Amino acid sequence: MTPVRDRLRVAIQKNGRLSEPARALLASCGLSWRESPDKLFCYGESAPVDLLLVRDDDIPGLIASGLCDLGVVGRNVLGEQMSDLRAANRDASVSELRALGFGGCKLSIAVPNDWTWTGPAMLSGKRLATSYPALLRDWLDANNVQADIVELSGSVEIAPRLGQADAICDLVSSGATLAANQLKPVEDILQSEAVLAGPVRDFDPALAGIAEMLLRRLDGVMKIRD
Ligand code: PRT
Ligand code: ZN
Repeated sequence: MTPVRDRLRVAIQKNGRLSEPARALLASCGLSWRESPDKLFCYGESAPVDLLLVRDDDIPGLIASGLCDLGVVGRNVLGEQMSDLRAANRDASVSELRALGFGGCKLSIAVPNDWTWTGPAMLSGKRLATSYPALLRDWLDANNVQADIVELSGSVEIAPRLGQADAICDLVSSGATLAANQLKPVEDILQSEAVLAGPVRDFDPALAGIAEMLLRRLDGVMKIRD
């Protein structure tokens, strides 16, 4: 069992698109930290709220296991991991508590420019490359499409040119990467942004008050940002 803590631990991305905005948002909630020399842990000075700096993919699992209490992560990452759990008949143990208004992007189906898109049925029997197999599977099932999913951890956009897949399902923000690979977005399967993720279960009593304080401050900051 994880030992009971009396300081709230929030996981944020160490290096990447969400790192700076996540930290800035938490700082605007009146939090400040002292960094450890290895820069993996930040000790909260103005409130008992510490930061753990990690890969974004690890954040839902850290919350599920109770090693962290909250996390800032893309809805795409949280959704993928929770959908994967549900597909294995396990309960989704982490949920979205707040949408945070940055890191916006879409998870979209994209096809070669020369396809004339007539709808999801066009994907029947095709191979789709993605790093989001569970979310793609949900969408294919919802649209009654049988297609093969080719799971790739990166460079998904190049798969059609390499002959590895016929089309892709990937994150898009400006669309420049798709265009550079002669692909066009045809269906959006998820509107994503950074979210505050937290456990479905209640917080330990020792942490509930701190979590409430943080959520209250966050709601105040988000209201002003609107
Ligand atoms: O190291 P770690 O695992 O923590 O980081 P990571 O490489 O997995 O994540 P990172 O930092 O690239 O992205 C973190 C989160 O930012 C994602 O999970 C999304 O929630 C969000 N986000 C917002 C994006 C984008 N916009 C985005 N454009 N994540 C990735 N992209 C990719 C996109 O797929 C394309 O390949 O960026 C490229 C450029 O996009 P275009 O459309 O502007 O060309
Ligand atoms: Zn990642």
